[in-house]
Amino acid sequence: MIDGIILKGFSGFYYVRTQAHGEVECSLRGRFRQERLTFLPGDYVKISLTNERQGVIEELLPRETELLRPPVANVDQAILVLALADPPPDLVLLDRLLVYLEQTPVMPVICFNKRDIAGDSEAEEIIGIYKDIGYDLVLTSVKTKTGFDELKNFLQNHISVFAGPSGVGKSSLLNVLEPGFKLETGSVSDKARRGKHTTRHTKLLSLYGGYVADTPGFSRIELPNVSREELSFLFPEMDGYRQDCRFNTCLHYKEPQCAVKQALERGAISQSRYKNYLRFLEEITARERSY
Ligand SMILES: Nc1nc2c(ncn2[C@@H]2O[C@H](COP(=O)(O)OP(=O)(O)OP(=O)(O)O)[C@@H](O)[C@H]2O)c(=O)[nH]1
Ligand SMILES: [Mg+2]
Ligand SMILES: [Zn+2]
Repeated sequence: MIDGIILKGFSGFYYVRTQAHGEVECSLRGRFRQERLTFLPGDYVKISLTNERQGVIEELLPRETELLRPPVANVDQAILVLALADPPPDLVLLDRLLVYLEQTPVMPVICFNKRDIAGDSEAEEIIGIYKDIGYDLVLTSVKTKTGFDELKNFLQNHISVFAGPSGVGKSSLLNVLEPGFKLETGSVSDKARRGKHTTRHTKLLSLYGGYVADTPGFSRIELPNVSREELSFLFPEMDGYRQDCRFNTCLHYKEPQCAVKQALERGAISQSRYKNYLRFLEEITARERSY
């Protein structure tokens, strides 16, 4: 059998990259359908060939990582792409994605794109929030071709996924990194300033000794299945304070002598992050009540 990696799935076929035979179009053994196994871009598989270009997936190898949003296997890094303008940056979505990744082994890198059309002070403020927490960050513009050396450094020898809303420039960035990709890009609609969901399928591409997945944009993601008490552990900037709260069950909401809220008042924790923390806390509370 031949080892390969799934690049993409489409209409019941999987396109598998192999060392010796290039890209092979594969179908699934019937038993996989009965077992309801899912196959994702990034999955390592063993295939048999039916001819030079076509084959059958015989075996799915264990996953090192698995993301549900976007659905992709074995990535070690997620490049979270937001536009600084057009569409305006959705920091609730970004914080949701960060919370989601905090409880996986996948490392986040935040990429703020469209620097060329962003106001300087607003951009700096947003970037500052995430830089202070210690998240890896790159600032790019497809228009003026800035930030691409940094982006390249992050991608080299990794398996990464580009994730974020529609219209932020995920495919455009990848086209600058490798013009040969020729990925389709779309405009941002004039009325709603929203992307048009140009990329329709997740696809793994070979780049710099690793892989990178282009994915369809999305604007919603569920919070991970954590309890209210666990939520603050997914906000790394709260790590230095949590142990100083008066109550060890502190949710950093209405409790007295809360070190997290004191840090917020001093400006050591960002208002925008704390607001989203409370928003997620409320969501988890509602979810726990509905059980
Ligand atoms: N001004 C400016 N426009 C950009 C930049 N990057 C991308 N765009 C434009 O933004 C629009 C959307 O870009 P895409 O690359 O299709 O966005 P996407 O994130 O792949 O969107 P989906 O595939 O729908 O998820 C296109 O019109 C791009 O030309 C940038 O840095 N500056
Ligand atoms: Mg796209
Ligand atoms: Zn507290």
